[in-house]
Amino acid sequence: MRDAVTSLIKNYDVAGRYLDRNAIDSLKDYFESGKDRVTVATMISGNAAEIVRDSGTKLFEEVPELLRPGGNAYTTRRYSACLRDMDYYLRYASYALVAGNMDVLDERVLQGLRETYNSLGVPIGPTVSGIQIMKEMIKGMASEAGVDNTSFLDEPFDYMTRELGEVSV
Ligand SMILES: CCC1=C(C)/C(=C/C2=NC(=C\c3[nH]c(/C=C4\NC(=O)[C@H](C)[C@H]4CC)c(C)c3CCC(=O)O)/C(CCC(=O)O)=C2C)NC1=O
Repeated sequence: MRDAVTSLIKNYDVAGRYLDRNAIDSLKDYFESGKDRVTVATMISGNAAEIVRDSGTKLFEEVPELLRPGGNAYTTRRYSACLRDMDYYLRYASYALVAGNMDVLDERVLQGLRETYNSLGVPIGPTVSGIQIMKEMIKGMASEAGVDNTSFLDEPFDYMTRELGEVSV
């Protein structure tokens, strides 16, 4: 598992080079956004249950078929599995935000996920919508909490969306 600093050092070490202008610029970006990353991670931790519940409600309003007989989230067991998955995406996104690196998502979340979803018939489209709903909700909360530039928040959610979206189900 890597973060913004260790991955940069690894790349420069492989090339046997001192940190140059580009490296310093990217380190500066990371450290300058550090306080906001921690603020947002704290905000997510403190509101995770609510974020998952409200995003789930919104998703099921948008795609009500999921909860009907034949839908993948039909039955209490599958409904709970769906919200649990949303919670996984949120928790790992908060780690990736702090790390400033998406490595943790590859290692812990995305590996083998498509195959699992395909074999269980979990639809990718609505999963992606659920991830994007959480992203928008968190961006709103972050601006309200005084985080001026919330663009760094897109990264983990869009990364998971892209990686999942490679499959057509
Ligand atoms: C930490 C990394 C991690 C992830 C990401 C993960 C996902 C994951 N989701 C699963 C199931 C599932 N995932 C969903 C999710 C949904 N169904 C829908 O209609 C919605 C679109 C969506 C919610 C947004 C459902 C319903 C199941 C159960 C499917 C079934 O058993 O038939 C399963 C199969 C095993 C199980 O049921 O626990 C895995 C492994 N597990 C992990 O350890």
